[in-house]
Amino acid sequence: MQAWGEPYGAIEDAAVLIKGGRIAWVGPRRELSIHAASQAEIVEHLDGRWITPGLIDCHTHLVFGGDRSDEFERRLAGASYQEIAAAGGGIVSTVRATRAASEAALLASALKRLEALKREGVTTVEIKSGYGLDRQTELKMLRVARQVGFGGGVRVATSYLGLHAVPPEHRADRAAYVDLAIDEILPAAVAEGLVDAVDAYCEPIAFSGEEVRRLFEKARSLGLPVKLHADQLSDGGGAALAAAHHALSADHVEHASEDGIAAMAAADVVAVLLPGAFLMLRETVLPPIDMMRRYGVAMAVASDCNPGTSPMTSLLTAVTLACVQFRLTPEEALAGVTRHAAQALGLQDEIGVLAEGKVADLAVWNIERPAELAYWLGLPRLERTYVDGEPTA
Ligand code: DI6
Ligand code: FE
Repeated sequence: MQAWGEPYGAIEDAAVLIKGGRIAWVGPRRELSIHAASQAEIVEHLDGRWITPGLIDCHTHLVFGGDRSDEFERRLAGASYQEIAAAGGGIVSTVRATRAASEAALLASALKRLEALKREGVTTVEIKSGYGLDRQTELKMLRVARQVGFGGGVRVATSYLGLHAVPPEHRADRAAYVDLAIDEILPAAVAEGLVDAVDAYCEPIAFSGEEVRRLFEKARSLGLPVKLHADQLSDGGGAALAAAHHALSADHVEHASEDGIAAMAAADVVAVLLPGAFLMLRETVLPPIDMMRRYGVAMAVASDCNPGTSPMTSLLTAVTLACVQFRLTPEEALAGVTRHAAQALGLQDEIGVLAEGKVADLAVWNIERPAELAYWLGLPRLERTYVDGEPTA
């Protein structure tokens, strides 16, 4: 983004050439060769609107059954997220609803949430499993995620999140579930081509570092990249664990230690900030933003759209919250939903920046200044998107 030396990497009065779904040239319009301009088959004038890379939501749980508005009411009445989970609610209640839902119903509800994301310029979305926790339902979720990619007009990256919670039928024998999730469900999902990366929820209410380590070793043996829900509610050494396994990202990281942040920097692990969950859980411990700046950790921003802790279908709201709650600059937050989000998905060679050779996923905005993408709460700003160089609406 700094390629042009201006804030936001901005180019005034720019032109973009697209060929075969990729960016063939981008730069100041006055430098566009007359030859290239005259060869264009289609010319579109955007009348001074801003173009950014299509936005990337690099951490979502978009596919799930039911909702948890009842738990929201209970939390507002004083119950904590951890208490609700311990009493058999939380993730497990979404597991019940997701197991009961048909593939068609899961797809329909995911597409509705996707529509909201797309209306704000999202062209790539990561989608996790983790509300099935048995072979059949984990695979069902991942198939639905793939279908969202085929029919939803966006690029989809899937993550297998089998270690999200211990399912009720294994409560007496969690080791058996960990074995099942690692040795049976993951390979079955991989065999169907359903898995782009492997994720886990590392937290005292979820899975230990040792359990996650076993999963990550299996992922590596299958040639898959890993990522981690790390140090969200407590410092469990998640950031360092992610770094030790060269994870694409460590997500949340509110409670990460300095050692963890240093390890992330050394291993080039992206920190994915999830201010929606921070807001909805009324957390008070901020992620160590200044420390990450000092160590040079790349920061992404995502919606974490999920029915429990972040029922949010607005990536631009996450951008605003990242600025207001976490004190990112609007420029950092926008890098967080473009180039750093691409890196968090291992897709930095393909998407996330406007540069020659990249896929032509673009968003066109009705704004005067880039900071408006972080500033307005809810105002529709998108003119249209392009995916693979084709206008989507
Ligand atoms: N992402 C998750 O997977 C968990 N927290 C988070 O930010 C739990 C989601 C849930 O409660 O359903
Ligand atoms: Fe999450």
